[in-house]
Amino acid sequence: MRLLMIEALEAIADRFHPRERITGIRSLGSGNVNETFLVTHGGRRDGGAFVLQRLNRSVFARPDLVMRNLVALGEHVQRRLESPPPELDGRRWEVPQVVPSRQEAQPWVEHDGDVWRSITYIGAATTSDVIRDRTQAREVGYGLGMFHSLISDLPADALADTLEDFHVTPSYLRRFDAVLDRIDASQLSPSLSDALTFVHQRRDGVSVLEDAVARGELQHRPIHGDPKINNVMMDEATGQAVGLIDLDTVKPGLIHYDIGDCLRSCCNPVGEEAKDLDSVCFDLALAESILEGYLSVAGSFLSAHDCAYLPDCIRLIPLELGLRFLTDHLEGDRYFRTDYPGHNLHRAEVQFRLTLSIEQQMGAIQSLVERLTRGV
Ligand code: GN1
Ligand code: MG
Repeated sequence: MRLLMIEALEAIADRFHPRERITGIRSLGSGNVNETFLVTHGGRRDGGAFVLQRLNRSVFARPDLVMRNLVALGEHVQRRLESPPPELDGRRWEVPQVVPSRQEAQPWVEHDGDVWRSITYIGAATTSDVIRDRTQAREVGYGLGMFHSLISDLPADALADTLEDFHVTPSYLRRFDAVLDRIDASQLSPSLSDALTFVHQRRDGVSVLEDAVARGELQHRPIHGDPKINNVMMDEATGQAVGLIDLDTVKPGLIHYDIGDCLRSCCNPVGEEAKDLDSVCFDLALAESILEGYLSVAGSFLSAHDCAYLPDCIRLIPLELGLRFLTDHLEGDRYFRTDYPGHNLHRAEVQFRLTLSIEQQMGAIQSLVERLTRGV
């Protein structure tokens, strides 16, 4: 990190923890939207670490509401954990908590027009970008199930809608169409044309979940919004899931968005940044383990309709993410951070390969879901 940046970061960190006790600041995680750092601080008795994060203001227009949701979630789960659900079975479970600023006791501070906040760090736990094996997959599923279970009694209207239309696939398609209208179709590269064709061939299916909401078959509940593999913390010693991090997108939505997002990120063993498109596939055995882990906790609050739409969300969310990456590529990479020109197009292609692999296994996915949810 550049010296100037370290100095600025130290000044911001000082608003949350006395600068003289800070021992280090380093980048944390691989988020595409916010910027995240780990701040360590010394002291024999009070040594520890916290997460310092700059919220992306062009994505989160109302940081106050994002922070209000985070506080509401933290308080609710702490209350629930006072009499832990039986499925927790003596395990450790943690929720990142907001650390208020020292002087103003505010949940965030402003610095040069940016919004910064500080959150507790879950210690002795790690995340990974790709899944290792079925045991880990089961733990990821368990983690998402526990997260959903602990907030299942938090009324959806207790949370603000901080990202309107997040995971509402037809809205992403409308935006894509609007962007395409402004583009000269004769100038497109073969890979871009293929990607556009991929989307056009799948236009009809994109409203499957929203149609189910309109018919009253699915209901909005509190969700995580971004439960990808590297947002599930695993205990370093036991390998057990101990909590979900990255809580900016906690808001009312469909649990199907979360389940689809979790499976799309975990069941592609080469990960969403895979270089070789031919290596991308949907691993059904990993999906089985994730769903088993999920249902072992969350099965009890799923309705027959919830179960019936699981195969649809497994197919839809990777298609949606591909569409989001592709639209951002066409718009000049304004939303997702990129490392090279064409990065978002390549990310879109990875998600489309994954979608294709899911489509090719749709019969098996449906049978799997039916088998696992029988009796739920
Ligand atoms: C973004 O910033 P990050 O990596 O936590 C995005 C998710 C995508 C993800 C794909 C608010 O999350 O929806 O699934 O990239 N978050 C937002 O890697 O749009
Ligand atoms: Mg995120």
